[in-house]
Amino acid sequence: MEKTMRWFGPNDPVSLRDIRQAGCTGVVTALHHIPVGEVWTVPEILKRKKEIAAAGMDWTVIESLPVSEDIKKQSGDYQRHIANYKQSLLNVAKCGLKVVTYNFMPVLDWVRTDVNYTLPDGSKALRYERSAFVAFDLFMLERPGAAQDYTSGEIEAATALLKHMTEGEKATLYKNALLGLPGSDVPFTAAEVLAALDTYKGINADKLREHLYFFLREVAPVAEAAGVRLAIHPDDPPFPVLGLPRILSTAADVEALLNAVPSSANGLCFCTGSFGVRKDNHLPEMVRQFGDRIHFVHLRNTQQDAAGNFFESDHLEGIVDMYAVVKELVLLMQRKGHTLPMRPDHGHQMLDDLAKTTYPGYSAIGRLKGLAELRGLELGIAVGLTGR
Ligand code: DNO
Repeated sequence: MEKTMRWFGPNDPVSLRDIRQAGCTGVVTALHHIPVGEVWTVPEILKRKKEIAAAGMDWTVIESLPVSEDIKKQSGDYQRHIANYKQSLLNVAKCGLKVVTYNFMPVLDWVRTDVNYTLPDGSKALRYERSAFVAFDLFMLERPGAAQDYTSGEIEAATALLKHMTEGEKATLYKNALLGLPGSDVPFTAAEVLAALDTYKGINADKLREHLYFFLREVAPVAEAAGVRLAIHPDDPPFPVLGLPRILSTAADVEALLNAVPSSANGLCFCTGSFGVRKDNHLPEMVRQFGDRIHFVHLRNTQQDAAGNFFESDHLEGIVDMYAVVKELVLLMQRKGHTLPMRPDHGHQMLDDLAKTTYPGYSAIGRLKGLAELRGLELGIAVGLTGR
């Protein structure tokens, strides 16, 4: 696979040089300064591409060309946003970029309750603690109707947890739970969050799925003609949150999506960390089933307990059988005669990372460690399969 890492642009404390030294030949990034819904122009794309080339790498994957909330809801400006999306796809194709990642998750891009979960060796990971999230939803956000989404056991556990939290811990939980809200450097008030959730009233999973298929029927032909592959990111985590509809959590969801819009440009970002949280997702089987439409790979692992808590574990250890997944990916690439771009998704904060503030999950050394392990795993599998 082509080794890449995500870079958040010139303000990222992890530099392009760090990424190059970690062993990457490609970078995954986006034009974060362009407002969602507006066109990515050729000069802006080329400027970023040149910056990356000057550091000795390619801009391999766009992550993300974001889909506006209006498109997800088919409200307001959605038609103009879809036209702009098509134009952006044409522009990225003109600049030689081939893979575009996006997601169709309402409001929140990802959800965790702790971004500094300390492991026994002192390194730090991202964690989702079920009771903490339930406590946030019920008692901090006070989302109307939230209690219906949880069992009485979950509500009791959340109540007990909250009782022992200090004010500081509560404030941290509130902030962490909303980190996946784009633009969340500014603290959102509960009222603002509830208002955003409210805009999805009347949009259930079926409706959201219809909107996704509509969007893809519009943009996939443009992408296909321009030689661009679209890679949708699955729900993270892969279950409903805050009463919002979720439509890309399971193998059945993926199958329905790929069948609904059969264009080869309508593909998947295969994120093992997201899909892997559900026990009913069999990841190696999913690679076999959807291989032709996997355009980008995120490799990450989690450890879980019976209460539904999970944390991001070392890349090779956890619920995802990384050996089996990478083996299927190697077989897929051999069968298709091409290389897939992959990135180690997230990494622990460790060693010198601990003294730095990076985007949650996007430390330099932790990701370097994950990448080094994964590339060794892939090489061992490839040589084992075909010899030298
Ligand atoms: C989190 C990432 C997501 C992902 C988007 C793709 O670390 O995996 O933010 O980039 O969902 O659109």
